[in-house]
Amino acid sequence: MRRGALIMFEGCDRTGKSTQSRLLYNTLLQENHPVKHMSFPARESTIGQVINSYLTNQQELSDETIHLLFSANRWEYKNEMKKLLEAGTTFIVDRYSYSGVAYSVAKGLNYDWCISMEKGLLRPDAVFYLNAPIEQLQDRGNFGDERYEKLQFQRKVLSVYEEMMTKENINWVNIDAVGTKESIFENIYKQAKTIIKESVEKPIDVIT
Ligand code: T5A
Repeated sequence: MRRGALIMFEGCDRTGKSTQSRLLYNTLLQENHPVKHMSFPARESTIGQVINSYLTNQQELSDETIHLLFSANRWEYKNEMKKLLEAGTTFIVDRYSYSGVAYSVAKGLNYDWCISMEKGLLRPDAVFYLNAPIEQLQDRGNFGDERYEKLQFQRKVLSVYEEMMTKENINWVNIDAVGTKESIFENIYKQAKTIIKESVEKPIDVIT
């Protein structure tokens, strides 16, 4: 059985992760590729509902508590994701462990403590990191609605992502997220096809 690929999208708020991950998912689906789309936080689970009430400012939690809940939300889905990957399904995932680290470290939590919760979760075959100047993102739809969508904070998040790219030895694919949705997707699609082809030969690994 050829396994599926695990492809993630990361980046600051409003960089177009949902748009691009959905485009990739829909295109692969049309090509009859076995594929599933997931977004983290997965707001439909019980833990996800607590996260949602925090993000929409309906509930206050300490920075450590919300960090652990974001991580627990990924652990909830690990076994199911692994089983489907082994059975040949490719996963297109909108945010994962690297969002967990970027946002919590930007708030002042310790980097090593934050990443330690992620060890043992599935290791991505590639992370498309969508990169754009923060100032340009605030003009995009609904910026400012949720807790973290503040200019100063997003700048900190961006700098933690840059730090992670030097520290975390994974397949980061830097994507210029300025331009039309179509031109950005053209670049992502070409690279995703290669990643999917190459992943089938590799064992499913975990974050160490
Ligand atoms: N978080 C998340 C943590 O703190 N820890 C964690 O462990 C995790 C997993 C919610 C928050 O939670 C934090 C990070 C977040 O602050 P979310 O549900 O992914 O995470 O947040 P959303 O609000 O759903 O998504 P984002 O704000 O990150 O936006 P996207 O997905 O990057 O952007 P998208 O595609 O929705 O597009 C935004 C707008 O821009 C337009 C779109 O049409 C849309 O209006 N747009 C473009 N406009 C111009 N040019 C382009 N190329 C465009 N592409 C999209």
